Amino acid sequence: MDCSLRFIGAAGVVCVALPASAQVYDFNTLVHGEIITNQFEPALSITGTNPNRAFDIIAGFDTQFLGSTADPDLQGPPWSGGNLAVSDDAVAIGTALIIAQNNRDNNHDGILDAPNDEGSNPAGTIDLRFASPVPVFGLDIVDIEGTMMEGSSLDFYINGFLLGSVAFEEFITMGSPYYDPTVQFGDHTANRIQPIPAGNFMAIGFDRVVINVGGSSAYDTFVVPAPASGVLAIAGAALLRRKR
Ligand SMILES: [Ca+2]
Ligand SMILES: [Ca+2]
Ligand SMILES: [Ca+2]
Ligand SMILES: [Ca+2]
Repeated sequence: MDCSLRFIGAAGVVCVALPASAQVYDFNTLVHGEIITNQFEPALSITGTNPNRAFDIIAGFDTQFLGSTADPDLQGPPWSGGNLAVSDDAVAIGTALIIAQNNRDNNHDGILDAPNDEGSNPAGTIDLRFASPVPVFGLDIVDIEGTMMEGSSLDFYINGFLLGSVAFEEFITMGSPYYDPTVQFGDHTANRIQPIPAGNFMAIGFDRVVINVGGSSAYDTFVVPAPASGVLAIAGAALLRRKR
């Protein structure tokens, strides 16, 4: 591994290679129901777990599918709320990721015949592994509400070490460092979560992010831009200060 930077965390001295260029994963190349295998590898590997079923399937769900689907709550715009719902300027996000509730694929083409998101609580996990550590991670969250939202969180890792977790509840809790007054969770909502910097965990990047999915919902628009040199300089200066 190219050791672009080292930092000292609870895991000891950690060496990370930095991504060469910006990347946003919008999953709009997936068709409605397409089962995730290796479509985004090697840069991003996506797996998942569904403790409610005998299978673990992550699939695309086209939020702009023209026609009826197994879950209209995942279809928009228009959305019923959230910061992507703003009436005159609603954001269309196309295909998003779900933990699949059924594995029906009668014609064996790798595309679920009636994709639906897992409705049990908790629904499982969506596990993202980045070949090169990413300095920030942002995402869109569709249709999560109540206790399902309360049971949801993001886990951030580097080199197998759990740096920390952020509960979805923190996005709507005043006083939390992740509070965003524009976020409104609820049925048939869509929200864009501002990128969370690895620097918040005194790390220079994440190589794994696990979405702990409390209940039926969908995920999209993973924002993982390369750091600006200024950001690196600040991180480096902070590291030097700590070392002294
Ligand atoms: Ca999308
Ligand atoms: Ca099929
Ligand atoms: Ca559903
Ligand atoms: Ca719903």
